[in-house]
Amino acid sequence: MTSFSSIRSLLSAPCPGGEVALRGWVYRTRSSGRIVFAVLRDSTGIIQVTIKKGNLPDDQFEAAAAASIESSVEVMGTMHQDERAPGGYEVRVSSLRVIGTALPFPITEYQSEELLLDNRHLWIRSREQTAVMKVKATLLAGAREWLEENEFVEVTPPIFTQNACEGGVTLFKLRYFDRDAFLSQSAQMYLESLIFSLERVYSITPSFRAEKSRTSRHLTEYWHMELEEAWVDNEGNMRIQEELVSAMVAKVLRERREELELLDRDPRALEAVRPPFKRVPYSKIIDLLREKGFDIDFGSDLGAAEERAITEDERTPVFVTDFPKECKAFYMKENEEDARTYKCADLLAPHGFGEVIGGSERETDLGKMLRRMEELGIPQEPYRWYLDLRRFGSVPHSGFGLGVERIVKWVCGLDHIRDAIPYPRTVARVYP
Ligand code: NSS
Repeated sequence: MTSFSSIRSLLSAPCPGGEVALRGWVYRTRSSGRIVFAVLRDSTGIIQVTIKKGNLPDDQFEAAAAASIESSVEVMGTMHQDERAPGGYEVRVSSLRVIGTALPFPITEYQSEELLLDNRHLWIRSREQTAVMKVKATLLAGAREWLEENEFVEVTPPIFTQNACEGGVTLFKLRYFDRDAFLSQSAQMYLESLIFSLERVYSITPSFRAEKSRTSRHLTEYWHMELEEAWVDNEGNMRIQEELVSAMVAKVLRERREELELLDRDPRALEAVRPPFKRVPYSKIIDLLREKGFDIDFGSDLGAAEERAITEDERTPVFVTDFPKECKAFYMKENEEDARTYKCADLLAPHGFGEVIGGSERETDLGKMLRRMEELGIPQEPYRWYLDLRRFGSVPHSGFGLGVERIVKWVCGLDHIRDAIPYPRTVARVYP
């Protein structure tokens, strides 16, 4: 059986004159009669292959000359140095087999965003998309390593739910047999129930938000990494966030330099990401925004424009703490010093990227929580089980939710969140 080498391994330890076998897809091709120059790609990189009439059986040469972009091929040949080839080496082909021919590829160099989205199943083969997916996988791996080291237990909360964790406005409602249910916006409440046995838990699940607005940072389905920690207050919660995010970024800097370069992302923009991150209370942020000319009052939530203004000159992420209650959800713990605000923090990524995490200490006082729910007109019935958590051995606890695609957007320096996920779901799109 032939053993095939990856393109990365061929280029990282090339042996000139050596026999090699590789397989992949035709990335580029041009022919000048008796010679075909093709560039092949596999999951690890690209390499030039030169196919010269006479060096391989004629039928194989004809097949190579006819092989269109994105056809899959198996190739054997020898390695030769060539300054002009990507990676400095090429393979001179002695045999070639087309495995799957490709129809004319619908994506060429300059295409509208709509056409690329309609052909997402093909566009995800692009080198940029491939690089983003690798960075994303490394961010997740970095998070899991850190979580493991810090004794967090991964749990698997439900997606069908009857709770509106983040309020009713963005819920996806569905028929669940003879009842109504929702797709989960957040695993938080279920994670809160799990700290009573496991103390430190996390989950990575899809979350769903019926976001009607078209923005460059909202998806209707996104991946949500959520942590919940017993015996931890809001300050401790921020310490966990800054360490976790720094560990994720550090792993990308160690392992994904090539991908960052391909994405034109300067790694120096990420090297400063180390704990501790700055903490600025919301009230100070309002002063700062007013100085910058924003017409904003205490009580208004921060939108993309405000977050951009807050972070455009920052080199590291910033926590905005102590939001007024009207901006946030009912489960947060009230501040003792200022009952207008909650013990909470959003983490904003630097250079204008904005919110990547929302978190808080949780209210443990049943009376306070019930009063807050009443003020907001939230029915108790669907939350009976959640309220029970305050009745059976409640402890101080905190947690947060990290938007995986938001982090990917920032770390990769993407303009739009849709490029942080292979199949973006937005108000305008559920196909393919
Ligand atoms: O609404 S959050 O701010 N907070 C929660 O859902 C908490 N219940 C999480 C928790 O404490 N366990 O959302 C958390 C993060 C937010 O900071 C964003 O990074 C991301 O989830 N997020 C989104 N990403 C992409 N698209 C949309 N629509 C979106 N909404 C939130």
